[in-house]
Amino acid sequence: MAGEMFLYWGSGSIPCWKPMIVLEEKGFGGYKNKLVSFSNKEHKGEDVLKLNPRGQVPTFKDGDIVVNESNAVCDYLESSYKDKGAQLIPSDKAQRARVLQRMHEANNNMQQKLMLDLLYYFFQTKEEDRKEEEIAKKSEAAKEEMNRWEGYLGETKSFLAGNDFTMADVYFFPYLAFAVRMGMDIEKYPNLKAYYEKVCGRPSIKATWPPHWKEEPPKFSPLQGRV
Ligand SMILES: N[C@@H](CCC(=O)N[C@@H](CS)C(=O)NCC(=O)O)C(=O)O
Repeated sequence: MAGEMFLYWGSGSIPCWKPMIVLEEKGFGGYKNKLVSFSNKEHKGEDVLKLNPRGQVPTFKDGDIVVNESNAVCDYLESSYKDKGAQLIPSDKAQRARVLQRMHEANNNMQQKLMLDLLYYFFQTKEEDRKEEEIAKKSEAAKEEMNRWEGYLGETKSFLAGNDFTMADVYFFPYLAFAVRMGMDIEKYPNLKAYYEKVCGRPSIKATWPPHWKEEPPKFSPLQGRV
């Protein structure tokens, strides 16, 4: 049985978005939560640090059980509540292999090539210090990565690992949505575009869409004309 759940989260945080989607998909919507303000350093507050000494979000509790680290929360929810709501990791061995592969592939490659290599370069390098040559190389790698996922969707013509929404989609979609917000030209990727529109229509995605994205346009669009 589930205990009382509590999630500390931040708006627009990819690590937070993943377990939030899982909570909705598994039918735990309405759980207690606190949206932390990064600018007020609420993620370094005593209440968070008590549960997560790293002072990061997501920080999650299920009754007395504390689980931090986004992927651990997703895995915990799926394995502890397998039969509740949507099954996000299939029982069938071959299908499970496909889902696990795509989950970890998204986690490793999208995080590295899109976020750490490319977007963080923009976030952390002053405009006057940015080198066009570096940006072109990093953008090319991100574009190649997007094309890989475009190809996977060309095979499934549906969700990432087949006809059902799975944990592979939970791990991948927030990166795609972030890329779109940062100016990715999704029109250039017809399969990703159809996928993006379909997933955006899911109740779990609508319920967890980053609140500040609804209110504020992005401050800049570094991917525009590049990815
Ligand atoms: N590996 C962690 C990363 C979590 C993380 O970096 N969260 C960010 C928000 S996106 C955070 O809390 N940053 C504040 C900090 O590190 O001080 C996970 O996947 O949960």
